[in-house]
Amino acid sequence: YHFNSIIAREPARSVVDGLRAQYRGSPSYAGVKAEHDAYLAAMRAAGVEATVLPALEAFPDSIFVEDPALVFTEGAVVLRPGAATRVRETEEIAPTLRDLFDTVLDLPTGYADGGDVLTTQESVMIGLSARTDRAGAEALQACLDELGRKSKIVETPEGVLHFKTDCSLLDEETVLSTNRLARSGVFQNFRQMLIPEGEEAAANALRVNEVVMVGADFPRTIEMLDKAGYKVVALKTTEIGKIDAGLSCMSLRW
Ligand code: CIR
Repeated sequence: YHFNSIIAREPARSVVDGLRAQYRGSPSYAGVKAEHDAYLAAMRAAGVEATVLPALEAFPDSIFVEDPALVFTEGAVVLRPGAATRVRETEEIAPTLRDLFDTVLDLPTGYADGGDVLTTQESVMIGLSARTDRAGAEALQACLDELGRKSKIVETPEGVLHFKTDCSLLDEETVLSTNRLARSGVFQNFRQMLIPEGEEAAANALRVNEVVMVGADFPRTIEMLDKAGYKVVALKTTEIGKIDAGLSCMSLRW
């Protein structure tokens, strides 16, 4: 969770048509843009340098740069997103990765979204989901081997978009997780902080250097983290939440 740099992408006006599992009203472009601006400001305040790419009208979900790629200080992997409308976002982000990283690998087969990948100190966890299949997860493991990273394949709870929709890393020993994900036992080697009932969408928080960014709509989670001694930065995610997104989705971090 120590990062010097991020890549982000400006939202397109087409973001109002972003993918969602359930209709909860469309986000407004102005609302998403405001949430994105505040996110970039919080990132810079947390000490990272941001490369912000231009909006892509042809790709409503392209603001969520976390999904088409995966980055580490030692290199990047161009993934194969599991949603048909997002597959070609990879072609848009690959040139930037090739500029910024010496090593850029391409996932050769299968499907994998970056939202399904949780990087911890000891290993990279790859969650199987409707977007990440076993072929993609295994191909990703081979890429990670090449980068010198240990990895393991885990399950995402039924009906949850991405593995990281339901968890985030708070520090090297601690994860923030929903009950439904923690119950599967994936985090038995970690100290676990469980999301208060009804605030499940708060699980996609984001530790960046000294701060933990958390959705502003989740007061009980904020209070829990605050009491545990974390430096919480509350950020509005109401609009991006309507298209199933949270805080990690809007950046690639290394
Ligand atoms: C999608 O369904 O792909 C977008 N509407 C939301 C992507 C969220 N990304 C993430 O959790 N990494």
